Amino acid sequence: MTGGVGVAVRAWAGLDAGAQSDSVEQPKLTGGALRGRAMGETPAGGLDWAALWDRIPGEDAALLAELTENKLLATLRDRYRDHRIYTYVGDILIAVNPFRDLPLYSPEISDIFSSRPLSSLPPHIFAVADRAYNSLQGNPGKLSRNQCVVISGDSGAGKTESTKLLLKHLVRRSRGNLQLGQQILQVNPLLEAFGNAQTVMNPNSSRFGKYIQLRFRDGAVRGAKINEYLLEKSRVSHQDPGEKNFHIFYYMLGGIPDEEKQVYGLLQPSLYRYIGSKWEEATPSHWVESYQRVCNAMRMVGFQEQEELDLKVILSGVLSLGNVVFEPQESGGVGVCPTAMGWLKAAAGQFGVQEEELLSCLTCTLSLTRGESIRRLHSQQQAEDSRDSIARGVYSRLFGWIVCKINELLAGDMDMGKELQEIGILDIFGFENFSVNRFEQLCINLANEQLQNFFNHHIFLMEEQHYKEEGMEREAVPFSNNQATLELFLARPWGILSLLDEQSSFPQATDVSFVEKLNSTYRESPLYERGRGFEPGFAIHHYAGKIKYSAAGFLEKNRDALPTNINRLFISSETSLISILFTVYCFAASISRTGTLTPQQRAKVKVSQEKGSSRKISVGAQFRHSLAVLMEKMYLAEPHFIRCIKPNSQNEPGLLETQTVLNQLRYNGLMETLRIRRDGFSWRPSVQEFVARFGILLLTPGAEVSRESCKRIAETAQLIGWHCGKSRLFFKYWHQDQLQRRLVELRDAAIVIQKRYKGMLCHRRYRV
Ligand code: AD9
Ligand code: MG
Repeated sequence: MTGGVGVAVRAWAGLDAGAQSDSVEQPKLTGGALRGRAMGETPAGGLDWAALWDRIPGEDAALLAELTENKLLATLRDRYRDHRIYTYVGDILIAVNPFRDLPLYSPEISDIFSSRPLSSLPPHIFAVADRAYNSLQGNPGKLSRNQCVVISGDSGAGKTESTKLLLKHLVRRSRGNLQLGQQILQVNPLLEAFGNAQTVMNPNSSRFGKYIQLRFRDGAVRGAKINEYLLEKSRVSHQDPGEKNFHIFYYMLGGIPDEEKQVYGLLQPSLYRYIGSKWEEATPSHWVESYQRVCNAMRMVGFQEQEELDLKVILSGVLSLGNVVFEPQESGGVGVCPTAMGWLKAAAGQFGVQEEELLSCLTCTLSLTRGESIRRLHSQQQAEDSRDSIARGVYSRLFGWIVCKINELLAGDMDMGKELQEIGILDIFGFENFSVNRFEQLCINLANEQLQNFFNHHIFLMEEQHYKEEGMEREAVPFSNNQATLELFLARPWGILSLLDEQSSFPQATDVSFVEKLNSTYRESPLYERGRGFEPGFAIHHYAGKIKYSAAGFLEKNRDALPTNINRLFISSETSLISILFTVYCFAASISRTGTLTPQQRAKVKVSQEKGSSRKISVGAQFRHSLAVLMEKMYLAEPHFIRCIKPNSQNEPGLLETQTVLNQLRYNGLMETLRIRRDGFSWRPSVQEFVARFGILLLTPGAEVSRESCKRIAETAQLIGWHCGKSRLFFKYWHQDQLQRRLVELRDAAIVIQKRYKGMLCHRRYRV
């Protein structure tokens, strides 16, 4: 054990102090996979976890003597075998998913990362959180730049778990309002219950993206806000083989006691089409526990009893609606099958509307032309589509409402006028490549292209640009720029999203005509391929590889139309929550906590809904807009990057598949990152920023903002190998830690002096 950290961790975390091991035989790499005894494994099979805190070479891959792909892979592999899942590439953290619980995240360990210089500790996710927190602290009276932590990686690589760990450390670190801190942590079980589901890649896959903004004042957390992106609502009515519906349905069906189920009108799980074959006869115990956890979280976050009740009734209504099936009528059009009439009645009751009116929304379209009401009967397919779109619409609005509600409750004292500083954490769905990729995968993969672009911009382009501006001669590091792919999606008017919108606005257009349009527009593009054998479809060369998309359903999903009149029907629902959901739900944030609308609010909403219905924004356009807003926020902040790596596709602990990892290292551009981090200067503050944050080290009040002051500050911290440009300073990533350490030393010295001074006063008083 080197240094005191291991001992401290061992004592604080209550780890077994006696389990020091002899060195163990190193397992060999065979057949592309590694499975072996771990570091410090004792003969009895126990593990010496405390040895994880040993400082060993390889913690920062940017400092490796040999800079090759194989060396990086071997370093990650050796560290992973020893449960050292974290490795730095300069200031970027690589986290390899352990697929098992490791004793690395206790409150005591969190405190170690808050109290010691980060450079004296091994790589850890808490260190990233702490660095963001420290960077947020400007000098007294000075606001520093907002921070953002960008977590990326494949589906199942560990982004959401990493997000929770970052939040946990930040909440503990900031020691603000305790209740608010707890509420922030309780938000995750809620969001995951409603927004996560089992997929073939990850049993707890996030089916939405989120950006969590933690807001601070004077170092204490004062509030939080969640922005959600693109919930995959199609899952409510359709799941591919090996996949499930959103967790909350299983939690409810498994967790609500039979006698209570009557309250919500819930029947046997296997009866529901939206769940059906996905139901396991023996209810897993974790569903029961998870249900309890969700209920607790709702109370902890502050949901009202009535809201909770309404919410469960509405979810039950979604399930009932799914069972409404149709058959053609002799008189023309379709009607509900006689056996399904009970389900229609149940759904109408659960949604608080009249059965006949719900039936009419499902089986016909009413339109108003020149004051005349025209009724068009649906085909069976149209009736089924209407049913599923209502179910999806209800569920996605419910999710949006939960997020609004959470935001209302976590707003804290943010409205007090004083400016707040912010750390944002981005946990967006990972890159996806299923056997059938649909509209949802296209949006998810576009978001990942955008993130990769953001990463490239910060790591490569900005570095190059700053050298040029400041007159420093350096060779540019080549990297794989995905700007052209991003343009293929986003360019106006010829990008994929624009063409999709154009086609969606033609009533006669179909998925096939959309693909034909793509084929003709991108005939020459090396990034696009016509679909061969999976028509209507096409393939895109993403930064992470080629993905084939099936275009079936693209237009319908992009239009996202609800049956006409359903808004009107649901706004007048007797179930107040349904009424709120179909009122613009964002408006719900300003609605009183009773969850009801005043007559004025209702009138205002009705007008805005009627106006809005004629110019509905497509899903693609909404997504493009929210991505743009997110990027704007992130470009203004100082970024910290975490790259999550999935070590194997079976989600197994202790197994690292060489090729799987290598692919991720390649398309994440980690080799290029390694090179630029080793040779470059990743921290490039302006002279003003630098003096504002570290001027205090000169021990003279109001240090002059000049390059001279910067040089003197750097001298006090004994920085070597930095450069002074015209207006900017160029530092190695570790210099920031060195300066931070000097600040801590200074603060500690000041505390000692204060204590001594107080002691002298007492002493003098005593003598008097
Ligand atoms: V997706 O794009 O939402 O499908 P994520 O978010 O990248 O994906 P997630 O965080 O859900 O993946 O991690 C997948 C699983 O890996 C978790 O359910 C855990 O079982 C496991 N995991 C991830 N990180 C850790 C960790 N630090 N410690 C232990 C972990 N287990
Ligand atoms: Mg996730």
